Parts: sequence; structure tokens; C-alpha cells
Amino acid sequence: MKNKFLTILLVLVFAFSPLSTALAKSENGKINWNKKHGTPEFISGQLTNASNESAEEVLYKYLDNSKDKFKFGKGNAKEAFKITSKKIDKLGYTNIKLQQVYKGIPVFGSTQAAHIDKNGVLTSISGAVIPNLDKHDKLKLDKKINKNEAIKKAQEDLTFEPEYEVKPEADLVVYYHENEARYAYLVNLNFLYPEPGNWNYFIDAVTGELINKYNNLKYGKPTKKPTSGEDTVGTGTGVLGDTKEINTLLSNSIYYLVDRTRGDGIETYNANNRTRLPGSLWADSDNVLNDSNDRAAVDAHHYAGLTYDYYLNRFSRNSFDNKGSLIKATVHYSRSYNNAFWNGQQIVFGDGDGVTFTELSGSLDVIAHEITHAVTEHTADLIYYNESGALNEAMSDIFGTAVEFAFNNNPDWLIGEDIYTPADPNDAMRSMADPTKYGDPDHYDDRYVGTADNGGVHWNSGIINKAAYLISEGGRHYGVTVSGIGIDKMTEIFYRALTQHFTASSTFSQARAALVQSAVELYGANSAEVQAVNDAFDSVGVN
Ligand code: L5Q
Ligand code: ZN
Ligand code: CA
Ligand code: CA
Repeated sequence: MKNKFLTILLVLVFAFSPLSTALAKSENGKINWNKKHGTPEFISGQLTNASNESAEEVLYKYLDNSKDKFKFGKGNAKEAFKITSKKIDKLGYTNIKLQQVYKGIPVFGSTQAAHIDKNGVLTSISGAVIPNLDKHDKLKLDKKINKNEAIKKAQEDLTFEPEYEVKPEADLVVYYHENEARYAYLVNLNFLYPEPGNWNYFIDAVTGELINKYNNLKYGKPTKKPTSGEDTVGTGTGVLGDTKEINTLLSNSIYYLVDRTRGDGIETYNANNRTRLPGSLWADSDNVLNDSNDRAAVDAHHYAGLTYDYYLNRFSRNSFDNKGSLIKATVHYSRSYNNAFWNGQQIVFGDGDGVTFTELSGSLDVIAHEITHAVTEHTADLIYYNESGALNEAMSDIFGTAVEFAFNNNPDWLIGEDIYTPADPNDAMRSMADPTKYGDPDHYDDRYVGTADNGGVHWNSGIINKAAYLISEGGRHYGVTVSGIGIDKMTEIFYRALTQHFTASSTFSQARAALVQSAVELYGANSAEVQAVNDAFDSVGVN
């Protein structure tokens, strides 16, 4: 009973503390206010007194005591926020994720992330609450249409009849759009034929009106599968002609691209230039994959393995969901398809048309970019639209590049250099060191504010990419000097922010606060690492 003394001590401490509740100590906290909602979007500091109550209690009591700030309306914090996850990290912080709800219905995109330290002190909370929902007239209306009617409304907006990969679904949400909150059905339409789509539609639950839509496809019929066999190692030739080892599975005298050495496995499939997914599990007769048709599969399989190893070795993350989930990759998707994507279930690579792109799985940064979309979806779940969407893209470019550096695979701060315009060996799709080289902004004042590309997700990512580059490598940008801290520390900070502090609707400004907080937790408030993050974000004009 070595804890007995500690227990007695804690009881004594609490008996003599003025109140054993989590007192709001807002005077100790630094608050960033959200301009749109007038609620805090990021607070850090010693926000409560030490407590031996559960982290949930500490958080809920703090929110109840700070109701005037968070403006979550009638009822207490427990009614306004549902806990969606609770994890303890390597620094001893308890990370709690909340979903704002109104009368039990989730408020789309309004997620919050809170940290409680070892002493039961709340040290940060991020994510802007949508305030005063009980004052929104449209939420006083009763929903009139049902799920099927909502799905029908969304389907009517398509100009074709798709073949669905996932049965269309509708979930009731509270949707805040153009200064109004209302009940809406979030309808997801996921299909590949006649073109790939993973559309999210917001259909007014009262009027049936289409409020908004965006494609959640992150660019970037199951076959018979062996269930037993022997794990083997084959050799293969990659897209660029290099030779490498690949983990395979020998079953009934056929070698399959099944790697059972990593989590629940990595499987590579062949779409055979069609658009059905995943296609057929890649099969080979002799474990030597040296045919020109094999190259895309060899690289997809090998590079997905490296990406798995990166996340496991660097961050103890077991696959994209940290539960070891099977990674499925499909190559030879469609014909001359100039892209790669994560569709919510698996990664997919086109062959390129041979001019703009060659086989897209040939670039380690592209594979790691796509798998990182899956990591993001299972952590912050950054909405793939506007600033949160550009942050989502930047995470994929940053970790795509980090994986290239980790394996010393011709590392650089370019994206897709290995597979972009095969006739020109010197260019790339994007540059993190100088986004403007390929037309992307490197300062917030130059951000794209239109609606193309989901609100410029692949363009405005340049602003965050540039900041990440400067944090790592240092440099002078728009008159601000950043002292670099190296890629390992830079990625530690981004990984922590992505998995613990970012929320679904994080903006660039919120991302800065989350990254600074992560750097404080990892390296200390007065560290050079915190300075680098602040300087880099100053230099790209994000406050
Ligand atoms: C992109 C993923 C990648 N695709 N950039 C449009 O602009 C559009 C898509 C992309 F893997 F090919 F890089 O990043
Ligand atoms: Zn992407
Ligand atoms: Ca690269
Ligand atoms: Ca090129």
C-alpha cells in the first residue's frame, strides 16, 4: 500500500483548500477570442486550481464557472458538451475532446480540445463555441423532413446517378452557416462511378433547402482474399527503376501484396484502370515484381510500409487510427488519372497521363501525404474546406515531407517532385520552402478567399507550409527572422497540435495558438522552440 501516504496527503490538501471544485482562474489565462462568435477560441494557462477530481469534472466545472465567456446557453456544461474521447499522453496530460451539442444534437464542426495536467489543473482549451444557440429562431422550428427526404434532396443536386461505395446516410446536426444556426441533415454521398465523390450536403431539416455542400474527397467489389499463408519477402522494381524489398504473403503458391508485419496489415490492390475499389488484391507468381505494370504496386506497398513505420517509431502511433487498422492501397486507378486520394476508407493512386504525372505512388511524400489525411481524419478531423481544409492539406504536406526526411529518400521541401512532369526533373507540384514558386501564397495577406478548390485548400496550405519550413530550417521572411529548430522538433510540435489541440474548425490563427501551446508543453514557455513558432507565424502574417 505505497499509495496510502499519498492518498492521505491528498485528502489533507483538499480538506484545507478553500473549495475542492475547479475554480475558474481566468486571470491566469491567456485568451484568444474568436471574432466571428465572440467566444474564446484558445485559452491557456493555469486555468483551475489543483484538484484530485476526475479530468472530466475539472473541465465541466471550469466551463460551468466560465459560462459567461463560453455562452453555451441554458443548461450546464454537461448538457452542452459531450465527451468524445479522453486520452493520457506521454507528458501526463489528459486530453479530452468535446463535441458541442444542442438539445443532444451535435453542432457541426464545433469540437473542443482540453488539457488537464498531472495535478488536475486545466491548462488549455481550444475550439470556439457557437454561442447562444437558444436565441436562434430557426432552432425553435420542428424538423419537418426525414432522413430519406434529405438524402433525396442531395441526390437531386447530382447531375448523374452514381454507383455508391457506401450507402447514403443522413445525420441530424445543428449547422451554423452565414450567421444562422438551424437543424440540418448532413448527407454523405460516397461514390466512384462515374467520377469519384465523397460529398457532404447540408439539407435544411425544416424546409429541405440545400444550404451548402463540399467534396470531402481528399486528393491527393472486394475480391477473394487469402486468409492464411506464409509471410515472405519479395523483391520489386519501383516507379523510378529502383529495387526494393516488399513484404508479401504466400498462399496456395501465389504471392500477394499483403504485409502482415505492420499492425493489421498493408494490402495493395490493382484497379486495372477501372474505378471500382479496392480492385483485386495484387497477386504475383514468383515474388519478383519486376514487370513495368508492377512498379506502381511495388512503391505503393513499400512506401505505405515506411509511412506506417514513421508514425509508429516517431509517435508510437499504430496506423492511421492508432488502432492498427489495415492500410489499403489501390494502384492503376482509372485511366491516365492525374491524382491520388484518401476516400475515407483507403488510399488510391492514378497512373498519371505520362505528361503531367507519372504513376503517383512513385513519390514517398505523396503516399505519406495521403495516409496523413487518414491520420487527420482520425484526430482533429479538420473540415476539408476554407482555412481548416488548408490546414488539413498542410498537415499532409508537412508529414509527407517528414517521412521523406526520416528515410533519407532524396529529401527536400518539395511535394511530388518524383512523379510530377516526368520530362522536367527539376520541378514539383508544390514547394514548402517557397510556395510562390508554384503560385501558392506564402503570406496571409495573399490568401485565396474564393470558393474554388474547396476554398483554396491546396493553395492556402502554402502559408502553413512556409511557416513549418521556417520553424524547421529558419530564415528571413517579410523582414522577420526565424531561428530554425530542425525538422524533428518541428514535426513533434505539429503532431502534438494535430492530435491534441486542433479542432474540426481550426483556423490559421487557432492553429498558431495550438502550435505555441504544443511547443510550450514539449519544450517550456521560454524555449527557443516556442520563439520559432511565434516568429514563423509572425512572418507569414498569421496572428
Ligand atoms: C493534390 C494529392 C497528390 N493531390 N493538389 C486539385 O491539387 C489538387 C489535388 C492536389 F497526392 F497528388 F499530391 O495534392
Ligand atoms: Zn491532400
Ligand atoms: Ca518531396
Ligand atoms: Ca518534373
